[in-house]
Amino acid sequence: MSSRDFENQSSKRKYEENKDFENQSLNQGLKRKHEANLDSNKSIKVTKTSTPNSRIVADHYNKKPDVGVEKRNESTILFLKNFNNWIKSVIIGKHVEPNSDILDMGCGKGGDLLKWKAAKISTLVGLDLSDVSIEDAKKRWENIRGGKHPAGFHAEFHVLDCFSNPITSIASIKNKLFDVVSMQFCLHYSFETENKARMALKNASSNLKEGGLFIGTVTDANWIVKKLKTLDPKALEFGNSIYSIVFEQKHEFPTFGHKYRFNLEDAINDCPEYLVHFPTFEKMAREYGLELIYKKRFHDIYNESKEDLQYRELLYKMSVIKRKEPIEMSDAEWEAAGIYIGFAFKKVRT
Ligand code: GTG
Repeated sequence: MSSRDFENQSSKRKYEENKDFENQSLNQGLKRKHEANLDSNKSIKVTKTSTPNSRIVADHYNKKPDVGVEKRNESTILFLKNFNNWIKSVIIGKHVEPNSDILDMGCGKGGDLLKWKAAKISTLVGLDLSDVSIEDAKKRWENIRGGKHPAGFHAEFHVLDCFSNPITSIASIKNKLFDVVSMQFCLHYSFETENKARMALKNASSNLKEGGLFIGTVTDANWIVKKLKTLDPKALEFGNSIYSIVFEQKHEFPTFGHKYRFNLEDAINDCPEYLVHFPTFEKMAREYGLELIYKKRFHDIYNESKEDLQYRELLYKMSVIKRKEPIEMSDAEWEAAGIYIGFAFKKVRT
């Protein structure tokens, strides 16, 4: 697919056209109930909020083997993976200053380590609910640290479900404030319950310096719901040759706990996720002193940044496109890339 095709596709899929879910949101009854809940929960005492689904998610990632770089290059969705990693590099590049202290909530196997290195950060604390992923991240970190070109920053990793436990339970970072909190491809798990979503935000905000940034990537519920609504009245599943999204019901759209199962070839195998109603997320974030400063669909981030010299060069370096050849991402991969958005919040008050 050529860059021109990308542009054409993108303009067809203008983000503004996808406002339905965000604007119509909940029906009036649900909306009133939801707002009452938000009010009554302002003083909620956030305690352990782990759910059986946290275990399912942890088990899913515990079972996912770290295949290594060579085997990863054989992936059927390699271009999509590279594209998504490039998008994360752009988001990091636009928001992270050199010498920053980073808290990565949901660091997985350390897939962003090289991006943090490129961003010339000072410290990284990586947290994840999957103990196997944390062990893999530690191994990757050891390789990078001991490599020919040492990482140049300090890193430590801990097992913690940041959506169910306060970060203060990790002694070494109890009173540490960070310049940036990062949550990549994981916030959607927190929208299982309001308590979990609040715990995610409380942890992000209470560990950020004033003026610091909370950045991330998450599924675009607006796009997902729009797609769901184009199906036959009884149909609950859509996707293409590389991904599928399967709902249990679509007659009600609760703000929290609206579950679907996500499959992505060679990456995610039937894992439960939850729609993130972004206006609710934004409203709740404000309660924790976080103001939205950036929100864009992956397609739009691509179209906006691909001509920027440094990011264009990175497109080649990260093998998203090959020099002198058209981009090699398939239509199916491009559609799957459209499931996500990138965001950034600024901490404006404590
Ligand atoms: P993935 O984690 O398999 O991506 P990779 O890029 O292969 O990661 N996606 C992911 N998540 C978590 C979700 C989710 O929760 N919900 C939804 N809806 N979608 C999700 O994920 C693949 C795709 O799945 C994503 O793009 C999303 O679309 C979706 P990784 O293997 O960690 O590679 C990242 C970087 O690390 C690359 O630069 C690699 O070269 C590098 N790397 C890989 N292996 C190694 C290694 O052994 N050592 C070192 N040092 N670096 C390595």
